[in-house]
Amino acid sequence: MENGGGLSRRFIFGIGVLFLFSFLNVWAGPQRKTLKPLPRYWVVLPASTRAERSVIANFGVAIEEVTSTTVGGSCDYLTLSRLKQGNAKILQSWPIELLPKVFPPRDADYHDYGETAADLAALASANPDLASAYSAGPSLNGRSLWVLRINSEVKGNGASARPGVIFLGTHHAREHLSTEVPLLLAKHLVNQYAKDPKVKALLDSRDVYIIPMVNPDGVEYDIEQNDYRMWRKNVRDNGGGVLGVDLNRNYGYKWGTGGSSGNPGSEVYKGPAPFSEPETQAVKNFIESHPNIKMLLSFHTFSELILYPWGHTYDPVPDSRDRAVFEKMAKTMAAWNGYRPEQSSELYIASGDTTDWAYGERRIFAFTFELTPKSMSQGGFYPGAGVINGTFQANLEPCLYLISVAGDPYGVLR
Ligand code: 0X9
Ligand code: ZN
Repeated sequence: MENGGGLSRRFIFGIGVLFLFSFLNVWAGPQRKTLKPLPRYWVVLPASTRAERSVIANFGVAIEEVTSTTVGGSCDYLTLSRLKQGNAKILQSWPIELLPKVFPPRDADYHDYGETAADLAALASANPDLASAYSAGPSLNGRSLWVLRINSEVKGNGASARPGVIFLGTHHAREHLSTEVPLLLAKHLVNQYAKDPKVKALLDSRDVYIIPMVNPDGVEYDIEQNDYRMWRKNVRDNGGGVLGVDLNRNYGYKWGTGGSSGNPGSEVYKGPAPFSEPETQAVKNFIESHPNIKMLLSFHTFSELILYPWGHTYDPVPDSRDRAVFEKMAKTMAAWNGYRPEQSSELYIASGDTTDWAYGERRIFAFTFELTPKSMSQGGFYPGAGVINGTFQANLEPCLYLISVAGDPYGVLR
């Protein structure tokens, strides 16, 4: 008995040590990164006004799909719990891992980071009199934000007196179509220069910058497992195995004033400070060092929309002439691509986005295009390679128009 009792005490002690060891093993600092991240969800909630949508955005949901009565979007585990605690009516919630996904080999026509960089470099080296490719700065993990500059007079980072236009793609990792459209635009402009007199005339008086992939680390993270992660943010390690800052909430104009989150796990995490991320810093520095840039177009997916400032407030931009320019340009472009033109905040309030900063700080006429498709049921972020060419064709005329009006933006009012 004595002996038996001693044995069982030793057994219990042994089990205790084992538990303690495995606990320490899981929670000890360096091991933490190996923890499986908390699940993220696709949620559908009722909302029929911009105010209702903004309440949901303020919870930290990245709204992606808006119908007249609902919104769909992605959120982290904590945001979902808060929605439930706040008695939000959740119509659907699916762990993102369980959503049907298209297997990447079927999407081989999409360009990853290496392919995008190689294509831009090849365009520049085959057309040294017209184009140059260089880095606008490094991403967090040291990948380059490659720029293709199209200018027959100036190469690389040199100053130009010509009116400038900048096209940006893929702030959000999973929005791969938003890499393809600016990449095809770069190819079209360079390859048509000698063939299409309209393109030549346009480019001979403009300075065009194209950065098809602002978030290369996020893009590679989204596709690295031979399946999509449906990743949105960059890959900043926020500690505790929680990754990512939303680059389209990290710009410094009215940063953190609504529609973003201070929770590092949120899909719309604004970061610890405005411009805390190397990717947004690179875009900021690039634009500031090219004061001739008059127009900006930031490609996103999806919903088929043309958006213009403000996004952080329901107020229109205060300068009534500028407002008229935004409205006129958006309407003109909508006639070509069939997208719906509106002020960003009509969708929902979001602060810290590219276009509010570009207009708010730099008075650049800045637009966001939400490309194809219209809805999640049409493929959402992963609509397949079949839409690439048609989406580019639908948006070519709007892009040529933006290059054209850069010479005299107010001229559209005459
Ligand atoms: O939320 C965003 O960052 C953009 N939509 S996305 O689905 N691509 O994430 C839209 C930004 C436009 N700004 C505002 N709605 N304020
Ligand atoms: Zn986006």
